[in-house]
Amino acid sequence: MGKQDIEQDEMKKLPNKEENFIDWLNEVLLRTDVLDYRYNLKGCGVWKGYGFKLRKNILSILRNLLNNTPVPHEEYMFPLLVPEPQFMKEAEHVKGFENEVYWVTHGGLTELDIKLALRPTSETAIYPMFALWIRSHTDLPLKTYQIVNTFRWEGKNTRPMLRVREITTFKEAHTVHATAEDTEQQIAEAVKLYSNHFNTLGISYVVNKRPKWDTFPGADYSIAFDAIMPANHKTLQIGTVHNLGQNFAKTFDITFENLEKERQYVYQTCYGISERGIAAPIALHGDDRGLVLPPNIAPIQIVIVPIIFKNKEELVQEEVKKIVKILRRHFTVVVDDRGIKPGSKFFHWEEKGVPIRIEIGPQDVEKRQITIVRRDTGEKFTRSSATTKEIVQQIKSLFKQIFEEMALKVAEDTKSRILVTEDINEAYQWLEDGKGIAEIPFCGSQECASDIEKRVDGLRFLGTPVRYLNYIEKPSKRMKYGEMNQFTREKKEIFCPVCSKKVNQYWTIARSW
Ligand code: P5A
Repeated sequence: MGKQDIEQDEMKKLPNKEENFIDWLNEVLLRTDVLDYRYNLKGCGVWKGYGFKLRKNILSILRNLLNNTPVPHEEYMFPLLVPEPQFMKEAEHVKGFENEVYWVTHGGLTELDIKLALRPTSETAIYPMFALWIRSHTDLPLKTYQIVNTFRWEGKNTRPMLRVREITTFKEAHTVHATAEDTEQQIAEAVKLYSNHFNTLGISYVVNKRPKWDTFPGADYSIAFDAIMPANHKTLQIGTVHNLGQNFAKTFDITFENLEKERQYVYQTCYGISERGIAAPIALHGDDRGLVLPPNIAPIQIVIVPIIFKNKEELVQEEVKKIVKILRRHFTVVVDDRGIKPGSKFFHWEEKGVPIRIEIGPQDVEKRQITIVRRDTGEKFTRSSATTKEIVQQIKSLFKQIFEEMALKVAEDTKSRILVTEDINEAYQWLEDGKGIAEIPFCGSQECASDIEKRVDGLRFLGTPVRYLNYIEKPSKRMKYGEMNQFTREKKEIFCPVCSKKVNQYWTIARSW
């Protein structure tokens, strides 16, 4: 095979994202060196160098947010193994997870007296320790988080990042408070924090309070973030926030002495995001040519491709050297001076989602300019390279512009996928056709819900809308927390489509991954 054939083979087309999202995702993760899921164990994969950097950039945004709340969250690390009796303590929690737990039964050749669970989530590993540490009201609030791997024996089809058996990037926060009001405030802080996190990734989502029947095992209530995925526009739950009330406190005997010197059970919250939080920006920004990464999380922000002409090599190389030196102080830059055709280089870096490509040829040097190509729009234009300050400033503001435009595009698409209707048949059709999610008037009973869920394959109740976020409006008109809650609805009488009861709330329904 000649060099040209190799290059052509590498330039193979990806599956169409809007037709076959899962194939697109599989292929794009593999080809761009983000993740390799060919490991010989279903639901487990390998983060490769490029993917690991992307993961690290996204984690560092979240770490920063958690570390900088008014009362900071502190990073901890708890054991992976949970002794069976400890795991089995909270009845609701156990019921919720019993089908999903991996058990360690042997240590070497010896059968263990006490089986050990691989944490599917860490409440039961963490809370016995909280019981030892918390004594008085001065120990509260206690705000912790850890970023670890967890294991879930997923029965449904596993999918790279979306449904894995080893969750490698489980970011779980656990907080403890003296009063129910403090807990409510913590829930608000968590929802705001996760909104900020997802906003920083330029993605859009809906937030719903889950129905009672879909609450996290052991929680009083759960709030979930869902993003609308490409192709058939099913939702992906990308994060959850749970109010645990005193349920776990009672099971694990976590108490403190209040101001009146009485022993009292604590109140708790927990919230978490998995690698789905990395899959979502990949899925929402990507296109048929590969990844499209927002500049603030891209492992490589700029690729420079020297355009070499005979007898002008030195001129171009000198200029490239000069520009790279300037840019490296502010950005992550790669120079692609491999001896292959520029077209192959363009293809390669576009597929990897590098936000901008800078081309420098003899003409650019003469005119004291650089040629820039945007990954997200494909636009090509020149900018002055006359002064160092100018180059850096221009690219900084270009990155800002790219981010805002990418975020807005996702927001507009998300918004166009939400149908608000009083006509249930219209909602069924919308979901059936894979057009998106719907909001319908609904009474809230599980009985009526099952009636509706039967009508469309995979239909689920996401719950009641908590807040529509940021980029759904223009970024500059971003809603603040507290201004939350539904778009203003026309004031009309609305009724549950099943029992015909008069209701005052819309509920979100969707098909989901
Ligand atoms: C919150 C953190 C919890 O486990 N305990 C600590 C709480 N919540 S949860 O909703 O069950 O999980 C948190 C998020 O993890 C994602 N998730 C998964 N991602 C990939 N593969 C899986 N098998 C998987 N299971 C759950 C969801 O996005 C969920 O919101």
